[in-house]
Amino acid sequence: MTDYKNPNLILETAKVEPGEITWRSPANLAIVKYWGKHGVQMPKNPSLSLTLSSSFTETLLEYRPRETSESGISLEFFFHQESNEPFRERLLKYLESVADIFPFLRQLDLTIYSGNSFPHSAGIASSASAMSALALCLTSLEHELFETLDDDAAFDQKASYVARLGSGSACRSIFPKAALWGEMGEVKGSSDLFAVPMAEHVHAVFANMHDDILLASTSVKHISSRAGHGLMETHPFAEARYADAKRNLSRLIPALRSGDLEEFGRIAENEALTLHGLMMSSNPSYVLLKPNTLEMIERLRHYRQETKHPVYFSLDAGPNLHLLYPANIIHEVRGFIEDELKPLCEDESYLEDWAGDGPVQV
Ligand code: 2P0
Repeated sequence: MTDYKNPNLILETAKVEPGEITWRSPANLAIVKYWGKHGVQMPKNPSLSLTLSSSFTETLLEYRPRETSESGISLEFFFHQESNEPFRERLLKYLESVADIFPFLRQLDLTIYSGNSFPHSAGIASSASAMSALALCLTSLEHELFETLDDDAAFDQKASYVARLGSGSACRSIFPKAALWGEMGEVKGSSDLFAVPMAEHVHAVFANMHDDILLASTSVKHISSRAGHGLMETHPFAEARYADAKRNLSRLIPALRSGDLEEFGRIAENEALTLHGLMMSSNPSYVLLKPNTLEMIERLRHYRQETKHPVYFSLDAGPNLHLLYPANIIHEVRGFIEDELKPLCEDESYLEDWAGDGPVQV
């Protein structure tokens, strides 16, 4: 397998016109979770996500031939129109790490303008949308400058590979509806290095699934996902967890294909609670759930028992509850949210999201 390093991608800077590229890329919600990694951003177990729609990052990359001959990458960065030094430093480190893949980056002055449609660092996979949007800009830039990536599948695979190096979960955001990241015997072409599209293997009931995100809290998390992944290295349940994730995925894939909502829901809820159980049983231990998250879970399970409606929950690495349900019961579920869950949300707010069509170049 290629590592995409390509020393030939060098510009004749005198011939380069300044330009700009913009991508809008969505967050994703893992149904089977990635939690634990090794090597350079390689997952300890395969994961599968739904690609979201209204939660996205939009990133504009401006480039012009570099005026000075300093080494290193030249980057200015603006988040929601304001310069942001911590984010700039993180992105600079990332761009340095992919400079063997895109050596022309050192020959340009780069300015990145980025913004999210949702609160960042609140466990709504902001790194997935942000790093996938940036990876798509870089991959597009290569194609614009060198015309190397005419084939759409090759373009997506490279963008997914590059996104993974920025944030593991980001590699799944490249594809519409659903994506699988991590090698799995049952799925041909699956890989630890990039995600693969799963839309063709997903029943219509999931391809149009709703994912309303109930904001139990939008405070910035006190522990990053990066640190959480790190704690899996010494976690006493780690090996059992990786085996369990593989079993869940082997059951999820046929359920997605056949439209089995009940099996989907059982797996989604088990994975969500397992993820948070792993955090709580890490050393040191931490808890991202809030009392209102648990109250919402109780109310949801009660509602499901009473109505028999197929509405299930998942959680990302944060306190906000993702409510997953098919489009045909939206009126009933929105009524339940308004009456019973919204009052438990911070500022009574929730985000309406759903399985989406993947990134778009703007
Ligand atoms: C996932 N999460 O599968 C899991 C489950 C959150 C909950 O991967 O260190 O930002 O950048 O690779 O992808 C969030 O962690 O971690 C995450 P890095 P990432 O979506």
